[in-house]
Amino acid sequence: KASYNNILVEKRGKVALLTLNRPKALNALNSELMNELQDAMSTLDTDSGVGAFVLTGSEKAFAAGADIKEMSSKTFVDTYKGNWLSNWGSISRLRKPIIAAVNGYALGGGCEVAMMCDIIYAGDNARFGQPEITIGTIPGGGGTQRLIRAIGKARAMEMILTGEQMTAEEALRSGLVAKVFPKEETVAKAIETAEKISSFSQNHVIMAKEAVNQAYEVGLQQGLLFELRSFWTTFATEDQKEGMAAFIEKRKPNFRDQ
Ligand code: CO8
Repeated sequence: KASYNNILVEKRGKVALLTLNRPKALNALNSELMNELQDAMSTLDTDSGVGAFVLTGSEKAFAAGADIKEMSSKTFVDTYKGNWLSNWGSISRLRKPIIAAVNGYALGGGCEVAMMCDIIYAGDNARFGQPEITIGTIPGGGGTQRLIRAIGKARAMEMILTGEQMTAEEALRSGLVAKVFPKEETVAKAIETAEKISSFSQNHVIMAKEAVNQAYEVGLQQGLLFELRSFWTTFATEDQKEGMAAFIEKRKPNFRDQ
């Protein structure tokens, strides 16, 4: 098992819990941390003993953004020619569901990483924001694209142009997060949901996530066709027969990924 300097990796049953762990910098996302996170997640994504991920930080900060100290002296050529940070998006291409359990600050790249996850649970002290404009740049990890889809153009535009933060309550109302909990409970609730997801047919969980992401990423007609074909495909599996038989026979299904 690899050992990492900036993240903690734990398996809790079928749930992989990843904790960002650079407390001195409020979990600022430097390249070493992001490389470790991607290494751990890509390995666990293909581990059939893992059904879902929970990604979290500390009670004070999920992540306070990309590491400003690491990036402050970069030139345009360093970034453009080096295709800098373009690998971050790989988190959004993992096949298994990821729940972000966000307490405290999720700012800049931290907010963007949370939005790359499939579900966000927030602690009541969570603060979301894209403050890049206030430090002389703009979002680069999907903030201008995913925040609009999550909360609509008017508020997203306002947040991105002013750097203003959003509270957990507002994030809940506007649909950015699925649920809000007292901050001590956020991680446990996320693990509970990840366990529930892990109890279903893994094959069908992956298929459902893929189909939902079609809605997010492509046009309606293409997305509907993708969904219908995936739905039909489930009828080629034993898990579909088992799930429906169990309902009819009033018993618990035993999914075997077959
Ligand atoms: N980078 C580096 N260090 C940081 C960062 C950061 N983003 N955020 C906090 N730190 C460090 C501080 O420098 C400080 O270190 P030190 O003790 O050595 O001085 C330590 O963490 C504690 O921070 P504070 O003392 O500032 O703590 P406060 O509680 O006073 O304030 C805040 C907390 C409000 C979160 C404050 O730290 C802050 O404003 N941080 C910066 C937030 C920010 O601007 N984030 C956006 C960064 S830009 C970005 O994310 C671009 C993403 C591009 C992604 C592209 C992907 C493809």
